[in-house]
Amino acid sequence: MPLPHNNPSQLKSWKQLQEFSNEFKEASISTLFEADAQRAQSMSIEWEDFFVDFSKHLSDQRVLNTLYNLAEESGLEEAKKAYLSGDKINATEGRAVLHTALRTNAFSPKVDGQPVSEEVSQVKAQIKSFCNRVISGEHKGYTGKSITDIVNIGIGGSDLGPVMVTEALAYYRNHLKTHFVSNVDGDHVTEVLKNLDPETTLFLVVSKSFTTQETLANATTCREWFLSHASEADVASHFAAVSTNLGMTGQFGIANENVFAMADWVGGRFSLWSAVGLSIALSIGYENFESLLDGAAAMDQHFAEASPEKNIPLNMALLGIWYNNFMGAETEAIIPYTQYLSRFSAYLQQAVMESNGKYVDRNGAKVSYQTGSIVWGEPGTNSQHAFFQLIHQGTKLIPTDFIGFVEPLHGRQDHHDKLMSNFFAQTEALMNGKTKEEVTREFEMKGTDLSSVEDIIPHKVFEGNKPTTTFLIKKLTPYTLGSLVAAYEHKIFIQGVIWNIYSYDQWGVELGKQLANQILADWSEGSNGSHDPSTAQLLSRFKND
Ligand code: G6Q
Repeated sequence: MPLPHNNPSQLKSWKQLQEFSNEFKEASISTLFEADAQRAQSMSIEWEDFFVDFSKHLSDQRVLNTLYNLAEESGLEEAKKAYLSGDKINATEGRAVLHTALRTNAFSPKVDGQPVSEEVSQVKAQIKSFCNRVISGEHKGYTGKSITDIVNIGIGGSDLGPVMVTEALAYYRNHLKTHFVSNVDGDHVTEVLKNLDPETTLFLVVSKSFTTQETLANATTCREWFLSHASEADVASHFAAVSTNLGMTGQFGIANENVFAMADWVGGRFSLWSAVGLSIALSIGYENFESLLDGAAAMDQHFAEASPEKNIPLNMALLGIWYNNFMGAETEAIIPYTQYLSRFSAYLQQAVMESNGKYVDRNGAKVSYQTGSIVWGEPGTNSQHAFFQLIHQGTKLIPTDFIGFVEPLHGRQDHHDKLMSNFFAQTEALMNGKTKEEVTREFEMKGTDLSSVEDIIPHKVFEGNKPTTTFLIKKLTPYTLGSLVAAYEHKIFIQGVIWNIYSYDQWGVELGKQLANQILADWSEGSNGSHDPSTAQLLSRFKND
């Protein structure tokens, strides 16, 4: 079943939301709490180890109900079925979008009428056996030593997920050290290779297409480095590949038993659950990797079945649309209160912005409304000492997700209480702000002569009224991380359906690649090619022609 082709701005609920927005641009979140004694409870969702509080928003039940109507009018229910069952909803590439099938068979997904569960199980079994052999030390390098270091060579979707998750789950890591080479900048690979021992290093060349310039250049450099110490026959025990392009992996000299297949229905930016996550499984062990998948599967089920009021991804997506399309927000901040999630927003930047940064709708026409929002963030409390000033007192509306955990992993409760006191204080401060009267009272309490601070007082006033969502999760585990990432993935899907765009292609990244290849081809012929005056001037400075 193809996705529906509705122009959302023509829907009844969209028009209704436009009317509401005039009212809510003037509303105060604190006043909304005064008007509804049950607001905190009724606008929070408790699910498994998650407590998600959506009450500190510039919305009320009428707005939420209209947003639920928007989802319905947009055909979300049919789209959801098409997505989870394996219909080719990535129509511009003619592919299904089945990252959910990597973690659950609950929706019996089929591609071209064929169930995918068997191929998923086969690759999982291969990952499990490989991980067990490498982690236990049974898999030996060319001099008979066990592996100590894993190098993931990949970029974009073949890098960001594994980087984010291995960092996020560092607490669960075993003795294997993981390294990531992504940038084609030769300094990156050089810095990584500098401290490695070829006898104990395993390289994973991760590329869905196995044609990506950066990855092939880095893999070639790593192979040359390895061969400067070992022989061609030793490559088999030190190189593995993850790809859909099995012909190319063979040409690169990777033994067939070391090639992990991935299906074309796994999008790069949604592929950490597939064999692309091999570095994750190696670093935390296969059981923990399974637990990551199980956590995601539980969120998939929740997303598929929970009613609108209790559906976490649905509320995340709809509030995002409310701010982006009706309240004038252009960006969303994501602030995890754990250092382990330091790469989380970088990961989501790709997932969100590559998926929903599109101005052509599913009818092939230019949209007349905003689509994908800009996502950014850094962990708290560091970010409080960096850019929070602008969220508190800047001129832009920035709805912010706060993600915190009840239990610390290392048990340092004193640190955790300090961290979490900031977590709670920030969302409260962002909502309530600080009035002129409060600032004045503070000066009075200190015995300050008010006439001497009259000019300072306006600068110390905070308007407040800044919307936040609070995710309070019991503990950062592979399982809860899986659920959290899956919630954001479904948010992306829902928003794409409503915006009437194709979320799972990425033609926007192609043009730059083509032009870079043309420049390289020109250079190989000793020319700088033909360009606009600015680019021509820059090229001649670089190549001195
Ligand atoms: C992700 C994108 C992109 C892709 C990289 C790497 O959704 O498609 O980031 O993952 O370009 O591609 P390969 O895995 O094919 O090397």
